[in-house]
Amino acid sequence: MIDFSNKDVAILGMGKSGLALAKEISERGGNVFVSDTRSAEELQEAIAFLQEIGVDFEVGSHSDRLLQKDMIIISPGVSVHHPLLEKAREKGLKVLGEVEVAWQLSPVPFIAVTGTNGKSTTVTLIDRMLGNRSILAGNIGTPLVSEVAHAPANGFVVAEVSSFQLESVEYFQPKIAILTNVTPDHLDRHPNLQEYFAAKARLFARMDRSDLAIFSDDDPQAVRMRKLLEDDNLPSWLTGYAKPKRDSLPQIMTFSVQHPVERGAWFSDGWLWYKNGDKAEKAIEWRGFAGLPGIHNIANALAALIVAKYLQINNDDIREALSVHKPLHYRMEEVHRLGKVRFINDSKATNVSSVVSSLESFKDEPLALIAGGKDKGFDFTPLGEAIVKYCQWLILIGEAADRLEKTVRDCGEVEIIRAKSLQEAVEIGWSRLKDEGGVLLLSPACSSFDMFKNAEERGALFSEYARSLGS
Ligand code: UMA
Ligand code: ADP
Repeated sequence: MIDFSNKDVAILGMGKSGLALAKEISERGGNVFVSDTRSAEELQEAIAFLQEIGVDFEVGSHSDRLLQKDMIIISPGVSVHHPLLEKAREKGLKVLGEVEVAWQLSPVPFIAVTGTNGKSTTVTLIDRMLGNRSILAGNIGTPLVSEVAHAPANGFVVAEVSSFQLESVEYFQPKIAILTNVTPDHLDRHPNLQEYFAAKARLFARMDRSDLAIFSDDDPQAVRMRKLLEDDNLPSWLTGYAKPKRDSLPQIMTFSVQHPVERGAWFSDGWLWYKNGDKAEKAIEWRGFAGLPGIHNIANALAALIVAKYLQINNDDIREALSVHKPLHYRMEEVHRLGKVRFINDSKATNVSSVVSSLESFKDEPLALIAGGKDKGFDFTPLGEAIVKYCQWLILIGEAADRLEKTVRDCGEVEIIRAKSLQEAVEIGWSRLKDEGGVLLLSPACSSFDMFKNAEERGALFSEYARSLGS
């Protein structure tokens, strides 16, 4: 466990993670110094918090003062490639991330989930299946470092971990880890897809025979990751971090919505099956759980089911968790119904593959899609193909509108309409759907920062505009 007493610790970032780290480490006797590139005006609340807990800070830039400390701990939003961190590592300073610190401080093991899509849904299902044996935190919204101390004795921390967070782990060794899928995303942060993949690979780098690694058997990149792990050849290590050593590989299970697997879980004949040994068990009947629409949610349920069965949770508790699950905010969430029109809020779908899976869920209904936003540089072709196949109308907003329109037109025929604002987009969608009925879906395939503070604000406004059309 890291000992912070009397250590000079620099923390980068004054968001949720930086503030949680500052509190936790100063309470453990560290001399904390926090640094953020934003201005004092933008950071008023954070500054007030740091002053209240008596922690020193700087704002406006990351200065060389950081290089005088004993170690540097970074928030997920800070890239390990930041020039100051390159310098720090050259000087021999330790640079660690929030997840590494939380894991080292945790009295109980981690169940960690990563992947481009499905992380939040999967961790929520696992946490619910484990009942009072777990706490839930991480990328889903609460820094792990402030939560691990509250985990029940003999229980688990269920952690959603992003590629941003995995870049800066060193000894992190979850007891159980899941990779849902890897498709292009976050190329505004990672230099290329290889590095994005390598960041995800770090989840498995230290696991050994006492641990369980779980992979989708349907997603090609998850299959690739599993094979690299089986060959003990993960491309997971970054310069400046200790090379992992292990004398054994973790146990491996897989899941598939398409075919039975050797060890793990699959979907067949309307049932979720589980197999860990010679005999397959028909575990849970898939009754179209209302909060888990679409094939992709069967995949998420299968991943969670493996964890629960492995930890000997009974089928009644697993079924109950699936039954009570409600779509998380802004993820395929039905936020309004007016006449025969349903308004679905999928503001959190910020990459191509998540939107494709959402569109597939509505293949039998008239569908108007609102998409666009800040361009993350994706190849939109798979999205264009799905739009032409499933949508009657495409309503475009934001900076990426031109590029999206061009790609979709190259893919085939669909009516494309431009909107100047999200409110106008909602009104256009309603005008097209109101007579015959159907689905108005916000599923942008882009980030929100060109027009909104974040995806949550975009989602909240979509719901507000939908409801303002009447009830
Ligand atoms: N900052 C610097 N220097 C830098 C970069 C950022 O000082 O080089 C500062 C910013 O000015 C800002 C602060 O860092 O003041 C923000 O830190 P942060 O971006 O790490 O944000 P937190 O509030 O700590 O939230 C983070 C995660 N944010 C990101 O990964 C961007 C949250 O995930 C997570 O819920 C939270 O920790 C708790 O674990 C959000 C997210 O968008 C939801 N994640 C991405 C996603 O899901 O796609 C990965
Ligand atoms: P994450 O936490 O990884 O962003 P979520 O569970 O919050 O994932 O889902 C975000 C969006 O991604 C959903 O609204 C849905 O459109 C899509 N999605 C969810 N699970 C999957 C999956 N297993 N495969 C592909 N897309 C998915």
